[in-house]
Amino acid sequence: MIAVLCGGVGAARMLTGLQAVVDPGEIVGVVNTGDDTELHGLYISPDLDTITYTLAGVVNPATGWGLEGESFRAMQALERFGAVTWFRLGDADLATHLYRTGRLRQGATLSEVTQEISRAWGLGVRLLPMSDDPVRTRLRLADSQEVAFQEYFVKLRHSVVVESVRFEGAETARPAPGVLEALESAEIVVVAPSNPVVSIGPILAVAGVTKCLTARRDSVVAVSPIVAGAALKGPADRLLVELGGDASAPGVARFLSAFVGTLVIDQADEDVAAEVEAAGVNCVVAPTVMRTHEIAADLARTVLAACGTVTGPPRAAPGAPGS
Ligand code: FO1
Repeated sequence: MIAVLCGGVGAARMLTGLQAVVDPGEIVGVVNTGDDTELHGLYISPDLDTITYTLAGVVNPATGWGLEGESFRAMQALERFGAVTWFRLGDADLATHLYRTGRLRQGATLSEVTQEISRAWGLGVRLLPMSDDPVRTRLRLADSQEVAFQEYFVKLRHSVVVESVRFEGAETARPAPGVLEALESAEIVVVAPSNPVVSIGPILAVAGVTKCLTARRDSVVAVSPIVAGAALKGPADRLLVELGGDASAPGVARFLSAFVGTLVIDQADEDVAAEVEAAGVNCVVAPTVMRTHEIAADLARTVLAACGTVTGPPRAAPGAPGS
């Protein structure tokens, strides 16, 4: 069984690659819920939905989130009341939020509802929220106001400087059923190319997760979300810098080195592979920009093969030039 720490779009693509090379029933995604929010009285879980829609093959390919072919009649109707419409909820996407909110109100846990929604979409991969307890990513901005994740990411278009990040509720949040068991018993734990600060960070903040990964560091493999000094999507590069790290593959290695034994970096960063190894993290160089399903599947093969890499000079991954 393979366990994958998941944020949103990058993780969804990583899971798509993995399910192309191993039996989906052998994959467990532990998904960030720090982005979750309540809007219009509805409970919204963006990373769980982004991954579900992507694995079901129905995600909006242009954005990486929401459903393809969406209409926004409800959003237009809400404009009339001056309600929140900066967070774009499509009409079919609303069904997910209506169903989840209704089930939670009946006393179901987020894990139970996630299983129901996964089954309804015919997913083979098992998705677990990191916790059934509320954890909310909150960001203190340079002007010292504190905002919730979606306000930062969507309303402010993450175009503000962040001073600090906290995960409200993490200190008391219990791992959801099956999370620690999956992280302990998996042959390999993959840290998907998600934002290390605000997508992987909340998962690490849940009781027992970091301890479990640190204990099995040699079989934890991460894929760098930073390529040639920049994030492929979203603010991961800026957040790393604003929080005192650096937006580079070695910077990601240093951020994750306590519990990640191997970091897969893109060929564009081949020249800094030695710096990744200097951070005490084995380094594998391979194409990591998952523009196509084939690249995602090849990356999945590389990640699975990287586990237990003996320390030594960075190796080109199978199939990469020079291997
Ligand atoms: N991201 C945006 O940039 N703008 C949106 O209007 C937006 C709406 C939205 C609705 C449902 C959903 O599941 C995700 C949505 N996202 C939107 C993405 C969301 O902000 C995610 O948290 C990010 O993709 C980070 O994982």
